[in-house]
Amino acid sequence: MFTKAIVRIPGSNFAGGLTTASLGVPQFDDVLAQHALYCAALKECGLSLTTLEADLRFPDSTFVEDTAVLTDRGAILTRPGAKSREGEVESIRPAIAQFFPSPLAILEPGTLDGGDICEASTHFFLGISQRTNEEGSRQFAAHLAGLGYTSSNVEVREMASILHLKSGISYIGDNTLVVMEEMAANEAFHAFNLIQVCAAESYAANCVRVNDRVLVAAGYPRFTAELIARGFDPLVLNMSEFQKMDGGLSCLSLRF
Ligand code: CIR
Repeated sequence: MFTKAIVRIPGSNFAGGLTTASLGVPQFDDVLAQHALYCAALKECGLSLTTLEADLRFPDSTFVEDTAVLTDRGAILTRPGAKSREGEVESIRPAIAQFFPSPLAILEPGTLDGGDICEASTHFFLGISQRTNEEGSRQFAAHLAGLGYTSSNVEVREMASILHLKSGISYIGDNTLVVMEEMAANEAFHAFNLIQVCAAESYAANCVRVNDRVLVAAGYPRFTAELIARGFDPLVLNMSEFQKMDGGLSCLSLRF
């Protein structure tokens, strides 16, 4: 069960962040409205929120997930792989320190984005991506081992359609992994019940289990129906403006 989450209000320069998508420019009013509904959804799932002010030094800083990984046994601050995002960790450190006074850290030359870390019970999948390098993953795996968790790497650098590992897989509890089509054959996931997301709906592979609900992006009816058929309870949110900046549901909060 999660009881808390940290979120950050998007800045007015949100559209100046990094993106590879060609879905148009996010409309700031819609960004704020979608973010407000996202926060309301987390509250509906029973979480109490720490809501940080926008930080205009970092246009991507509403994607707080990339700055830290918060586990039941301790926190690990990351070292984001994009230069423009490095300073986001110092920016969020005080908020994390309120709950995790002595977080572990990833150090140079390691880089690691939280979006590449998929916690699946006591095992963690670590994506090696354009943002997370092998050294970052090695340091992270050592921290996890010290906390009593296991981990394994998943190579995603060749998968041009995804930024992070969690753009393509999500663990939603009950031994179930949601996977985009390209990931489904990966041996690493064979011990799990897989829900395969069809190519046309691959953005929906980034979803988030929060207590009794699963947050799901709006506009993906096959996947949403499949979740219901398997006994999950989806909570559907419009993510259009965040998708324009390569962001998904998991990126917008740190849940613990
Ligand atoms: C970036 O490129 O870093 C941001 N525009 C999007 C980050 C999305 N984060 C995530 O998937 N965890």
